[in-house]
Order: sequence, then C-alpha cells, then structure tokens
Amino acid sequence: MQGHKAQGAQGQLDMEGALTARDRVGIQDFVLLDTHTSETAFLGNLKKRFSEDLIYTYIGTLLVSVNPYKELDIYSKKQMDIYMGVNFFELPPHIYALADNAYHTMMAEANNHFILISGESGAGKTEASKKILQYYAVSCPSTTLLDSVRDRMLVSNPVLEAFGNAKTLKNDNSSRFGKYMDIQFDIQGDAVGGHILSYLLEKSRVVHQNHGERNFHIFYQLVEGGEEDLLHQLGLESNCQHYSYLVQDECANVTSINDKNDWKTVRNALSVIDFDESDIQHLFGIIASVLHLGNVQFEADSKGYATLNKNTELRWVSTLLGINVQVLQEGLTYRKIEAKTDEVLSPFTVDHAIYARNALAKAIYGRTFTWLVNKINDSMENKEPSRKTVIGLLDIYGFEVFYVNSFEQFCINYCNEKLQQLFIQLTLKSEQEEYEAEGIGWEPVQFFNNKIICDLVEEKHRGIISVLDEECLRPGEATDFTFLEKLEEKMGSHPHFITHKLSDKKIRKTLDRGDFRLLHYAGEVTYCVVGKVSHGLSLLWSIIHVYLTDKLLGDSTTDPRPSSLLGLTDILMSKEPWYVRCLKSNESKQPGRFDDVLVRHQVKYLGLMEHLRVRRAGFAYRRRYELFLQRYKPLCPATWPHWRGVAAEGVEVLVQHLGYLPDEYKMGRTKIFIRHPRTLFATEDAFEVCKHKLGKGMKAKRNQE
Ligand code: AD9
Ligand code: MG
Repeated sequence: MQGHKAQGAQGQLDMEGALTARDRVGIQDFVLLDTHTSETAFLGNLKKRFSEDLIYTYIGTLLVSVNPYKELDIYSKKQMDIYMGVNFFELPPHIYALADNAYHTMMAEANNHFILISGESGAGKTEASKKILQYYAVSCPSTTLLDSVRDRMLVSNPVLEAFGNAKTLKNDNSSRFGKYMDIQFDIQGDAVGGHILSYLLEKSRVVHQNHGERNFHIFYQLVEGGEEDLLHQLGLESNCQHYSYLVQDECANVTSINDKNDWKTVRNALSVIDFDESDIQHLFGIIASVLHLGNVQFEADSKGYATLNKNTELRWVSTLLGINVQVLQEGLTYRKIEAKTDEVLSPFTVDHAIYARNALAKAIYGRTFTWLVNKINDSMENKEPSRKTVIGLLDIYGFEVFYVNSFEQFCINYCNEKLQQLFIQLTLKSEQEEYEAEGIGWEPVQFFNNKIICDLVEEKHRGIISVLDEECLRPGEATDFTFLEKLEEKMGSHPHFITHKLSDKKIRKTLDRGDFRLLHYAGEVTYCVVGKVSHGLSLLWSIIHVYLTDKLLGDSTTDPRPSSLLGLTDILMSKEPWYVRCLKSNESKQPGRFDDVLVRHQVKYLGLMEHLRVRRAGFAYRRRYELFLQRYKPLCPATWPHWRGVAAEGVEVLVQHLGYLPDEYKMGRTKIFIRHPRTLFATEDAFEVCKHKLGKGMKAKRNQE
C-alpha cells in the first residue's frame, strides 16, 4: 500500500485540511488536548465548540456540558437511534453516548452504575437527568406492563418539580433539593422500576424568599389553577396576592411559567402515579394549611406577649390538619418548659411566635415532601424478586460561592468535597485495577487528594462538626466567637483553615473577625459564622448542628426522615461511576453567549482541571488491540489491508512502523496504553490524511468504472 503517509506538497495540504477541521470544532476529548494543564487552552476549546453548537466535550469518559439556552436539534428519536450501542469515541460527544455506554457496560458486566450530574444553579443538571431518563424510557424494549412503570418514572419529574422547584434569580425552574434516582433493569435490560431519594430540601423557602424569587411552584399552581370546588373545600381564594407566603417579593407571576397549565400537568401526573381522590385531598389540604398558617397574625398584649385575635386562618389550619384549635393556638404562643414535677407554660413574644409559626410551616412542608417521595416510590416499585441491576442518577447542587456564605453553602460544599473524594477513590481504584488486570506496573500519580479537607470537617472530636456539636451543648454560654475560638484552637495549624486571627497581614485584610476560610479542593470559600443574633451561638450556625445531624449524618430517631448524604456515599461507592459536569454559559440566560469569566469560575470550582489531572496521571489513552488495529491499520504496509496474526502483535508492528518510542506506550494484556496525547494525535493526523487519500482513490476508481 502506497501513500499512507503525509508526504510532499499534497500530503501537507491534506494534513492542513485535517487540522483545520479540528481548529474549527475543537477537540472532543480534553484528555487529548496537548496543552492539557493550561486553563486557557481548556476554555479556548470549550468556547470554540460552543460557538459551533457543540455543547458536549469529554474528559475521558466524563462529559462536560455547556448550557446553550436554546433548543438544539440533538435530542430526537433519530439521534437516540444513532447513539444506541455505538462505542463511546466513535461519534461526537453526547449525553446519549454516556447513557448508552453506562447501560451497555451494566448489561455486559451485570453490575450497578451511577451517573453523577453536578454544576451550579441553572447549568442544566435537571435537563441532563431528564434526557438520560428519556433515553432509557425510549430505547429499552417495551411491553404494556413496562410502559406503565416507565410512564410513572417520567411523570414523577413534573410532580417532584412542582413541590421541590422554584423560581430563583438564577433559574426559573431551580431544583431546591438534591435527587438520587435508581432506575432498575431486569436481566433482559428492560427498565422495570425506579426509586428516588431526596436530599437537603430548602425548607426555608416556604416562609421566606429573597428578592426576585418565588415560593415552591405548587402553591401558585394550586391557587391559580385549582378547581373552584377544591379551593372552596380548602378555604382558599383564587388569588396569590392574598397569601403572605406567596407575595413577599411581589413576583407571583413570571412570564416563563404558566401555573394554570402546570397545575393540569401535575393533576394528571398524580393520577398516573396512583394517587386516589383521598390522597389528593389530603395532599392539597396540607399545602393549603401552610398558606393559611402564613396568614396567621399575632398581636402584642399589654405585656408584649403574643396573642391571636382574629383566628379564622387558624381554624382552617385546624380543620385541614385535624388538630384541635386550642392545642394549635397554645403551641404557637407558648413554650412548654419541663420543670421538676410538671410543665410550665412560658408565653412567647410576637417575634418568637412568628418564628414558631414559620418553623411549623417548614416542618409540615418538609414532611409532606418526604411523604410524596415515598408515594412516588411505591408506585414505581418493582416487586418481582428477579435479579436486577441499577443505574442511579444523581442531580445535586455543585459548589456554591457567594459574597456571604453561610451554613447552607457549608453543607453543600462539604457534600461536594465528599463527592470529589469519592471520585478520587473510584478513579484511582479503577485505574489501579486496570493496570493490574493488564499486567502493567502501577506508577505513582500526581494530584491533590482532598481527604485532608474532608477530615477537617468531619473527623471525630477534632473536626468542625464536632466542635459545633460541643458548642451547641452549651446553650447560653456559647457564642459565635467562642465557636470560632474553639475552631482556631483545634485547627490552628491546619493548612486548609484560616481565620482573621490566624492569618498574616495581607490575607487578614480579606477576612472579617467572624469569618473562617476553608481551602476547598476547588478553591477558597469564606464562611461567616456571625448571624443576626448577637448573643448566643447564632441561629444560623446552631441550625447547622440540627441540619448536619438530622440530614447529612442521618438520625435514625427521626422518622420519616430525609436521606442521609453519608449514606449516599456508601450507595455510590458500590457502583461504577459516570460523570456529567454542567456549566452555565452566561448569567442572563441568553442563547449562544459564552461568558469567559463565568465559565472559567465554574471550571475552577467544579475541579475540572483537577479531574483532567487525575485522568491524565498515568496514561492518557488506552484502547483494545483489536479496535486500535482496526482503525490505524492503513498506516502500515504490514497491517494493511489485513493482519493475519494476533492483534497485539499487529499493534506492535504498527507502532514500531510509526516510530513510537519505548517510553511513549505500554502493551498490556488486551490493550495498548499511550502516555501522551501528542503521540496519539500524530497517529490520528496521519490517519486523517490517509483516509482522505483512500477516499479519493476509491472515488477515482469508481469514476474510471
Ligand atoms: V438548579 O441547580 O436546579 O437551579 P439546573 O438543574 O442545573 O439548575 P436546569 O436543568 O433547570 O438547571 O436548566 C436551566 C435552564 O437552562 C432550563 O430550564 C433550560 O431552559 C436551559 N437548558 C439547560 N440544559 C439545556 C439543554 N441541554 N438544551 C437547551 C437547556 N436548554
Ligand atoms: Mg435542577
């Protein structure tokens, strides 16, 4: 075979042709980006692809997705068919390729998988998870029975979004909870059931929304869309303006949201997932009770204590929840103090009463959400005892860094720190296993292990959570500042912990006295421990204590309880990981705009460069001998058009011919391992040129004929 190398003027031209194509659409796998350590090159590649509407790029098998803020014609049934059963690297990167590969690996190896989707608010996590679910629902074989299970899985989305999503400044449909969903497959590969776990529902939204934001969608849907009879039974008026929990910021109406239509969707969805009339009455009775509760007003008596005068609203709460009105009234205006022999009632001030009312509203809503998730799970459950494997989908907040960061960001960022730790463990584990299986010696890998930061937060008796625990046991004595002092005492010399007192002059300027700064794996975040309450450990931070023990660490005494995040890492640890990292292209939700500063920030906080480093630590590229030979055999006369011997030997002949140096590659049992992308690139470039020539040759031959 002649002419397989890029030689002479024509060869040069062809080579340029191949490069121009790559210049235009960028490189579809960052692992193959030669200047891989440069953030600028990384961003340049993303931007180039984005400008061509190529929103997906790989880092190995990790998928990076940039929100286009416009409908792209890449999610049709036709596209799904194209990606079905095709090898990961043979087509342009796509969320379907990742879904399909997870599925086929699960089928081939009969093991469990999960797909972790992360990114900041509005980056496209929920859309990505819906696309994956749709892919499975459409691509798996179909029967009547399975169709009904699949319908339930698909409609569980609008229901959960109605109760768990809200309009925020960043996203008109922002998920205010983390979601993990197992999709169960039977031995034939049919999707036969599902199970959802929910995390960290932002209950505070029920009683308070920031400027320009709304409460959870369901409240507006019920009030705007609810049938007259239903509203009458619930004592509701068909006007959002009437409810103080809904109009704090006068943004009940949002142009992108049609509450009336969404109400119909939710009502239909509820009947698909087996909600009968009594369930629906019960559910909306509770939702209505929260709205009534928000309208309960207190007045101060002559001593300044809270009293309830006009209590029609309270009567509705009492009727809807089936709680004696007297009990309710007492609960909202008095605190019970357990004395030695009996109980003493201590009256609340108006502020305390409002606090108690809001706490009740949040608790009611939180429990209802958990109940709803349980009901959905019942309806998606597959009771067949047969062997099943699962693909789990995790849609959870990414790192959050605001101007002022409080306990909510601390919890979310800690959660991300744990997930990064999981990524490192799983990636290294699989790398190590692969090297072992292939008989290649393990080489030390250079990357940052964030275990040190996880320990800083969670270590028993020494970590931040333990210190907080201790301080919360000293009510009245502990303050924000004693908490900080304790932290300084315990972590003083820790390389990832800084406070005003512990820092040098230059850094000190950037910290307030009530701040501590953690150097997370993805970057620095400064947390403020000072709340609005100046005496006593600030309300916010004492809530963390409850938050962490109840939600993150999982307290078995409170049932029904939300899922525990530490439990989640166990769930994930036993499965094969796949990753989707979503990036927001711009803050103003404009189609096609790529804001360099914003994207750079996310690349940093999602730890993408760190991911790339872990991926690239050993060998950038590996491929089964058969596949490698199949693709590149035209590059060597000895292997073209057929290699008659063992594939591994063919590859050895091929790479010798291409001039690979001994340190550039290793031969494993079934695969070739290539250290640097540039080696593969040179091969790929030669291949492009060769393909071009072969194509021309074929054409010329056809023309002659
Ligand atoms: V949040 O943390 O829940 O606030 P998400 O879930 O990351 O956030 P979401 O998936 O809700 O963001 O996407 C936000 C909006 O971006 C969507 O409502 C779409 O309008 C838009 N979007 C996201 N992904 C795509 C896409 N692949 N194609 C087109 C998209 N538009
Ligand atoms: Mg979301």
